[in-house]
Amino acid sequence: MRLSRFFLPVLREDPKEAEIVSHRLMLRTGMIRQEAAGIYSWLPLGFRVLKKIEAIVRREMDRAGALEMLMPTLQPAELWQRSGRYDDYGKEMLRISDRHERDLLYGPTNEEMVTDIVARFVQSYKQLPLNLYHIQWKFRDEIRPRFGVMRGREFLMKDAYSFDLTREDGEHAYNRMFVAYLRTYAAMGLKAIPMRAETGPIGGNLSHEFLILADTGESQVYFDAAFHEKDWRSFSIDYDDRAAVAKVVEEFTTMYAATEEMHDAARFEQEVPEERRVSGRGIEVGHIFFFGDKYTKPLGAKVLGPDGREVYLQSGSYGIGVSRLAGAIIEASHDDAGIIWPQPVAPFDVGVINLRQGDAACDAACEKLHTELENAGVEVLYDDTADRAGEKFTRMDLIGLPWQVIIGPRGLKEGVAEVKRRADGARENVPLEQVAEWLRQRLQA
Ligand code: 5CA
Repeated sequence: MRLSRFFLPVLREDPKEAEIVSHRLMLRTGMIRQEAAGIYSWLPLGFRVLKKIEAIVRREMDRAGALEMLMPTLQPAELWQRSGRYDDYGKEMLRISDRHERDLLYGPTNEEMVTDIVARFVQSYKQLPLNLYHIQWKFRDEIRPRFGVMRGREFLMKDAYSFDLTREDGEHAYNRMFVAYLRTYAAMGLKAIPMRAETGPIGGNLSHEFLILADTGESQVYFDAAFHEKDWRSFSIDYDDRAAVAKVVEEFTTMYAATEEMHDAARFEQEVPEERRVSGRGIEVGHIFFFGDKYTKPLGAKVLGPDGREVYLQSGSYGIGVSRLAGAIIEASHDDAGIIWPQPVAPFDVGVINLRQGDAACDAACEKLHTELENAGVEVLYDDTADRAGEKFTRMDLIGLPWQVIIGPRGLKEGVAEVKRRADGARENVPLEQVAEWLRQRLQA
């Protein structure tokens, strides 16, 4: 992709409305634009990141046996009247009526709708286990939308819903999602700590939030520093092996970790030696719930069990804040010069900087490399503008692509390009004809 043909409306000045670094950087790099309080357009650079995050979430959900579908953003009020949540949800729910004055709402979540689908089509225990998910926009009329996409009113969520015959099967479904979440965040370069959580308007009695640490997080958290020593890499798992899955969950839930609402100071002091007690701020990037028959009962989702008796299904719901993650990743990974994208979610892998646009040799070398990289399947943004070198450097650091290739007359004389790693600024001269392969190897590693 040539920058001259891309749409990258970078702002020179820090926007005044942005209180936290991720919001500031998302606006400055032209990733998003606010349309109304808590409602954003995702411009091409931001949209590429959103799609990358979504792809990782989708891959891990599919691996864990969940099935993707798509439910609409608008829902009939009648469904919510049946579960009793139409009134409970209060002012956070955006209520709409159509030309026939039928009551609709913009979905804040989908327990009712998915349970109604299952009630209609699942009659036998032989159709279980079932886990259905979608990645869809939600609307919650938050009182204080703030911090950009972190607390929006319209936001993108992945929500999965499990349905099982017995409590035991339901808990295994919950555990599978728990492990899938660990893998999902790890694949984005994040450490998300699972913490026992309150269930709020979703309900149930078993619930965990996944939080990443950041000073600007909205939740106060307390945890055992031993979490820092855990192996967060994407470990392999057989999701059908109940014991193995339960073991991972146990491993990540025995150490103390709690948000403010669930924090027990006495237990914290008793279980965690003083030097290992950590308190700080966290961003909630996911939340999972197990609530048994809370929705299946009012919505009539029941099956015939193996003994011929009718039972209500055991279900849970599992959310990931897809759009919030774009901001959360920036909170966790930036420096004074700008964003530092972890490669799996970066909008492009590599930025090519032509130091002297219009110089025949520089142009030719950049064009050739641009083509080679694209042919090798490397996602590249080639800064082919006539801007000054200094401006190109600043902009490339700001948008934070993992690698930069700098091509100028001096290096060309020696047949080399300078390759810079954004994360630590490490630089190396690489022979021009080897650059594409050199990068391809490092991007695969
Ligand atoms: N039905 C359940 C699970 S599918 C549910 O709605 N859970 S939730 O309310 O906890 O939301 C799931 C995730 O969506 C949260 O962990 C958070 O990461 C994200 N989220 C919630 N509200 C917002 C918001 N206002 N802006 C951005 N992301 C949000």
